[in-house]
Amino acid sequence: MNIQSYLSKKSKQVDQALENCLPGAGEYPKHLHQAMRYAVFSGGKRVRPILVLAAAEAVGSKAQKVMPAACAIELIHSYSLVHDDLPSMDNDTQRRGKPTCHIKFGEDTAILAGDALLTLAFKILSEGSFQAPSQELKRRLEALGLIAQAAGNYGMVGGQVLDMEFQKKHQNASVSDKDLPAMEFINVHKTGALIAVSTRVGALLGGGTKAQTEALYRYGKRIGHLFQIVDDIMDKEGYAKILGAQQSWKQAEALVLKAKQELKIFEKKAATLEALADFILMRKN
Ligand code: GRG
Repeated sequence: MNIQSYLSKKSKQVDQALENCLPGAGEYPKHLHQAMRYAVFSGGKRVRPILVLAAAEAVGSKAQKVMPAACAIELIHSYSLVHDDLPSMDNDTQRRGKPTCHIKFGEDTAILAGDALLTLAFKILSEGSFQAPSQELKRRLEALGLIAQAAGNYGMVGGQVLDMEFQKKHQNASVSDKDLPAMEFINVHKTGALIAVSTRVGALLGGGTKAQTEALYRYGKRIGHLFQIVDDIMDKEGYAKILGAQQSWKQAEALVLKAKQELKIFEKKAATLEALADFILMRKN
C-alpha cells in the first residue's frame, strides 16, 4: 500500500467533487462565493473526506458512492476553520500559510461564508434522496443526523465552547495532569467528533453491516484522538504540555495499535485505513 499515491489520487477526486458542489467564483453574490471557495481550496489535506472514502472501500463499496458525504464533511470542516480563525475566537491572521478568510474578505463575509458552507453541506447530503430506494434512504437520513450531531452542540461546536472556557480559565495558570480529563472531553468533541463520524458514515453509506460500521466508528474515535495528540506535539500545546512530548508519542503509538485492532475483521480490505493510521501518526502538518 503506497499511502502517498492513494492520498494524492483521492484528494484530487475530492477536489473535483468539491468543485462540482461549490458555486463558481463569478456567480452572484461574487464576494460570498469567492470567500467560500477560498476557505475550501487553500491547501487542506482532505483527511476527513479520505477517511469517508476509505471506510466505504473497507466495507466493499465504491468510493464514489459516498463522495457527497465526503464533500459535506469537508465543507463543515472548512467552515469550522473559518470561524475558528475569527477575531472573537482564535484571532488568527494566517492559515495554511495564507491570510485567513476574514483577513482576505472581511469579518462579516467570513462569518457568512462559514454559515453558507455549513448549510450547503446539508443540501448536498439531501440531494438525490427522493429517488433512493427506502433502505438507502434510511441510511442517508441516519448519516445526515449523525453528521449534524457531530458538527453541532453535542460535537464540534460544544467542544469549541468548552475549549474557549478552558483557555480563559488557564490564561494565567499552567495546565497539569488533573486537567487531562477536561482536555480529553474537549478534544473528543472539538476535533474527534467530525473525524469519527467520517469513518462511521463512510461505512454506513457504503452499505456496511452494523458490526462493520461500529468497528469503523471505534477506529475513527481512536484516529480522532491520535490526530489531536499529534497536533499538540507539533504545536507544543495540550497533551505535549501536560504529558511531555515523549509520553505523548507513547500514547499516540498506543492509539495507532488500538485503531488497527478494530480493522482485524476487514482483513485485506482495510489496508488503506491501516496505512492512514500510520500516516496520521507521522504527519508533518
Ligand atoms: C468554530 C464551530 C467552530 C469549531 C472549530 C476544529 C475546530 C473547532 C477548530 C480547529 C482548531 C484546531 C487547529 C484544532 C486542531 C486539530 C485540527 C482540527 C486541525 C486542522 O485540521 P487539518 O489538519 O486541517 O485536517 P487541513 O488544513 O488539512 O484541512
